[in-house]
Amino acid sequence: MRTETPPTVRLEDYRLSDHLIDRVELDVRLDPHDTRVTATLALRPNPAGRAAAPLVLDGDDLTLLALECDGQAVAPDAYRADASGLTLHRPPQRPFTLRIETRLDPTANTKLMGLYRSSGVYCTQCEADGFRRITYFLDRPDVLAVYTTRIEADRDSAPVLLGNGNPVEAGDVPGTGRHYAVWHDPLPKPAYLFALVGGRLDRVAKSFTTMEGRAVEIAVYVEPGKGDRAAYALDAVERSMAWDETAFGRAYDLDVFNVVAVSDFNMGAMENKGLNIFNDKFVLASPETATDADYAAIEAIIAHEYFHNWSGNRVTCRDWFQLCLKEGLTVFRDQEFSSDMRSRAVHRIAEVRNLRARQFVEDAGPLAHPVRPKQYAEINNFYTATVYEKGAEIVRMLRTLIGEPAFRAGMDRYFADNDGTAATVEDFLSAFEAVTGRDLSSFAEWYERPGTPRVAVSGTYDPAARTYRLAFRQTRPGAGADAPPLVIPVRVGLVGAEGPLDGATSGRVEAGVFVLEAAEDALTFENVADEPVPSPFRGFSAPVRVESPLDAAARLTLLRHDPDSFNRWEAAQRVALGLMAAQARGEASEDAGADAFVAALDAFLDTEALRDPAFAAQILTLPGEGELADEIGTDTDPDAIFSARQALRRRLGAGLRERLTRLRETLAEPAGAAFSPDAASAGRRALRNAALDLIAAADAEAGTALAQAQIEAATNMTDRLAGLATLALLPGEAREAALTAFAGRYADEPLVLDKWFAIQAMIPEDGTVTRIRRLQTHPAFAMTNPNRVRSLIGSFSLANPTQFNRPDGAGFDLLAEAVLAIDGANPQLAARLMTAFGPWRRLEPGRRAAAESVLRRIVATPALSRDVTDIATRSLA
Ligand code: 0A1
Ligand code: ZN
Repeated sequence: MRTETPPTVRLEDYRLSDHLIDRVELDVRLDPHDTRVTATLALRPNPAGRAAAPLVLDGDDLTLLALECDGQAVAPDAYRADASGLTLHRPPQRPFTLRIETRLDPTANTKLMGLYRSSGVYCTQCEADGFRRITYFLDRPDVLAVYTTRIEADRDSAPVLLGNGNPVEAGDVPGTGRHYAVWHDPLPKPAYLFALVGGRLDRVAKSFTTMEGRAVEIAVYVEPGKGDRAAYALDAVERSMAWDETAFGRAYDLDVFNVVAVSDFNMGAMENKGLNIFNDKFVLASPETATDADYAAIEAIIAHEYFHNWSGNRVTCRDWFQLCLKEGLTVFRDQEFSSDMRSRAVHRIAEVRNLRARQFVEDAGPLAHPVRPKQYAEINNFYTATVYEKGAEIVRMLRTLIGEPAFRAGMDRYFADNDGTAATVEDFLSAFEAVTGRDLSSFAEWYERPGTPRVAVSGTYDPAARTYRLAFRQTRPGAGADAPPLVIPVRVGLVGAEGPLDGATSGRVEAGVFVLEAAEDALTFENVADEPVPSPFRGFSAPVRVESPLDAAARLTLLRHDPDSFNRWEAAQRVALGLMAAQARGEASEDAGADAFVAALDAFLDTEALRDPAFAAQILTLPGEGELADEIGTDTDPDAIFSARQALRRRLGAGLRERLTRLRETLAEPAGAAFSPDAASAGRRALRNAALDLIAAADAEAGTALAQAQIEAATNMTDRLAGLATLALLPGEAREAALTAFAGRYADEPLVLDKWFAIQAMIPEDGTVTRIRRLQTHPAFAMTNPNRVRSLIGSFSLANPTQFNRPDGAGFDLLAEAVLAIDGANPQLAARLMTAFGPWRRLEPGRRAAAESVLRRIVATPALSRDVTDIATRSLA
């Protein structure tokens, strides 16, 4: 393991490669411990690079067995090779062929980068820099080559052999018990999109005909015996293919599209060309084992990886600083897909909840960085909420600014102009400049600096003139004093006591959107008969924090009458946040305010609950403790925050008790009804379970009985788990018995036991640290499996604020121990866990000191990985 301080890579230092690779032929002979890889590379000097430059190939943990140039063994003094690279001092000044033989031990590869084994299946992960763990290479995204891969393995243990592109040939290796398959990918790609799989897997498949008339065989490969759990993922691939054709005019380009589920994977999934490799959590689903949230995540991630085929693969990134070019854009595309498949309003709420919980917190803490970072020490630490989710918001804002038709034309232009190349953010924006004739250079500022902008909005009504003036002021905490103002699309309207004020107009609002470009600006609505309530940032039209002096009564008017669903939800959230924050800060109790809130929710449910249960469930789900901490901002006390949230839940549960009870009955599934994961059915379940949660908050006894009955009667995992989650918050015998029964029922289902680990890790009680330590020794738990670790340790540190942030530091210690135990084997996983320390500075002084001392202890640990060192030092900076 490296211990030296890693060099910082800077965007400003980007240089073209001095060499290019046109073709790659790989011969991979798979063996558990002694895999041989022979790479034959067709290289040439880059005419745009430096003349006579040495050839410097990347490597990581490699053993070189042989090296030939144009068929001749390379003399020992002509090159230098070690585990981390291979340099040819004086490569030919013309096209040449290098043949490199390396030896790998896939079984010993615990980093899950490069070629490794997961439950006996050979698989690869090459983004961002894993290909260099397979062979020496120009492992950078702007070197694109055409790959042909021959994979050979033992026929019994690896009957399935998959590669990128199309299958070309397959057969036995006579007399050896081995067989082989040859795959050819005709489209040039960077090394990070390389993949292969070899193993014993079940296959489900269907065919799809593209709009261009190409017949594509879509297949999903899963652990033997689990084929029936792959049907939903297979269906999601098909729907994704069809959607990308209609929504973006993008068709698939190979004869096969393969998805493989593996049980050990550092992230969610990977878009390798024609061979997507997935964390099995995001493929396998059955009513008995997967919740509605799991089904939605599978649909979204299948779509995300498939959409990368154009936004990422056909057009890739010039360098890793441009990561948002493929990730932000592809998240935007998968969000649009999910919105079309489900309820757009409800999905937007989920997107914003996620953005606020993860990206706003990141952007307000020590790990904040621009959507396009300017430097990194370890690129694998930049697969962040900022690059992905804020990156997606930028694309969304662009569409809001230029309108749907111009956006689509710009996307077509972007794909046409950059197909087969490695592009930059500038290339992306220039496609939209070309089709609109607009200058987007000010808009580009969104990519450049960290921090969540704040926009203060205040209105003044002039009854005599019947005008309403709405003033905006933007500020950019964290961005630096020299930061220019941002271009901020504000979707805006006015709402009156009786409903939307559509008669009110302003010349500066076009198609519902006002564009704020200066630090301060104001617009005036004419023809406003009565004092209105402003409704800015409809649909969350920009990723900003809105500061508005509206009182709770005005916000509740929005909840009642705003035609924009997002702002209805937002109004309820703001009222709840206001009530909880006041209580957490120890300010005077707001009984009257809470009563008005309960009354407003009651009225809302009366008219809306059955019309749109999914939306109603969102209205009833209060902002989380993290969001409340974010609202309070400094010197936060997680216990006070927890109590404030509990108090409001209790209040709602008591005040709405009758209605919630009736709703649960009305929405009950008819006995014997078949489970369907569709959005409407999921919405009914969500509302029933939100009601259960509130009833239990107000009345533990009733809650226990209802939850127990629900678990007993459940015909699907959504209801069973919701019952268990409710019980988990109610200490006592019933909880422990239910937990034990659940573990017994799913003893052979690791993905379901992950839910069981997570529920226990999130119990907001003193005993949880001890409980987690006990669970770490459970036979189903393994520090080597990322899903297990994230379920137990990740859920604890990210979703149990009172216990993770215990004043005695025991929560921080638990995380630190896990990080250090994992780091030697899997630094990426360890570094991701570390990010839970991100918000440490906003804690009250006692907890802050405890967190700091643990962080300092981690940094001082010898032989720490580059990944963890990077997160820990930035967290302390
Ligand atoms: N490009 C993938 C994310 C990804 C990144 C790194 C990985 O290494 C373990 C794996 C996946 C995506 O956006 O889905
Ligand atoms: Zn992605």
